Amino acid sequence: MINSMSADKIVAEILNGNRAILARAMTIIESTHPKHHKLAGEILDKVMPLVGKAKRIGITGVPGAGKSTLLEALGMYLINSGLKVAIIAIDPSSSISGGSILADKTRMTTLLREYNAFIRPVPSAGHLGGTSRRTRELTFLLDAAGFDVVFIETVGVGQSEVEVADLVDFFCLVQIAGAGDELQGIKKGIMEVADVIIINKCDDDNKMMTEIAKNVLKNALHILKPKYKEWQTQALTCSARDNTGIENIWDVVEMFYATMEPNGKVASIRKGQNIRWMKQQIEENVINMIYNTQDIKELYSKAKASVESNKLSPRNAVETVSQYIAEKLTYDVLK
Ligand SMILES: Nc1nc2c(ncn2[C@@H]2O[C@H](COP(=O)(O)OP(=O)(O)OP(=O)(O)O)[C@@H](O)[C@H]2O)c(=O)[nH]1
Ligand SMILES: [Mg+2]
Repeated sequence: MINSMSADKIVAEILNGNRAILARAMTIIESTHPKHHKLAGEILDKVMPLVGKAKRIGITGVPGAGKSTLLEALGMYLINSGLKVAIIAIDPSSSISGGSILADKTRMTTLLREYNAFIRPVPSAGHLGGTSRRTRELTFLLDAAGFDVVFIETVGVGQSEVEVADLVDFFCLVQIAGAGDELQGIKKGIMEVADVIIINKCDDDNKMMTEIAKNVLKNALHILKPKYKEWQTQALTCSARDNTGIENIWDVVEMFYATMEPNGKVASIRKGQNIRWMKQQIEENVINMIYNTQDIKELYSKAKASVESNKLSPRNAVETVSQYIAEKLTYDVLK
């Protein structure tokens, strides 16, 4: 049905609060089918001028840290304050099991019942690069649709968090104490991109450990090179289960925006992300185009065979293939 609607009509419906159309427009944008590309592009062009009001917040952490529980608590807190909240839940395992996303969705049971909440599961299909392209565009749509806060939840399994940090204004790392790995994040480069580190499950017997972990982190954060000169990464504790420390987390988020927005820093973060993304996509496309050109493909195979049989040094192979591409490009441009 949506395929027969114009982009104008679709965007008008989204702005009107039509959730069914919003969900379908998101599917069009996520689609890899060429028949959806034109409509997706038109929708995004129309939406872009309306984008910029929503706060974009990333949440990451190891499996079981309590990200979903925290989002439920934080989401309800915001809804009770009169805000509209959207959650994009990226799940790397969903493409394999097909089911864990649903489990996640049902875990946020209270939020699911709220009209002012919108939860969108997104499979990451193994590699985040592919997902983040569409995820960025989904945040644009949700922003234009009038959501005040758009969360992106991602499981912390490797480099993917650093990519997600480039999709959001504010990045939260959720940890748990007691595993002796409070500082693991440093190794993975996550702490450097976090704007706040939240140690969850500060309840029952775990309270003291959590407070100790917070202090360890605070000290470490003072030594790390800050991400922005205007903002010192904070360390907080909370219990998502018991709903404690939640307001405090939001105060820190608001403080971040109050610090960064007046001097145009949030806008410049977003601009930088868009341009980086654009450049990456162009580079990816160009490389694919070049490698898919018949004569270059053939030359590359020959060069590869020669290098494999030691007839040609890898350095000379690089020269030969690059020279050919350079000449071909010059020729094509002049043509
Ligand atoms: N004691 C305690 N348990 C919690 C708290 N928050 C979450 N849990 C429990 O920890 C488990 C994992 O919580 P989730 O919210 O599903 O964790 P997650 O980080 O979203 O997990 P994945 O999506 O699988 O990566 C659940 O059994 C929760 O009930 C908390 O503040 N205190
Ligand atoms: Mg979860």
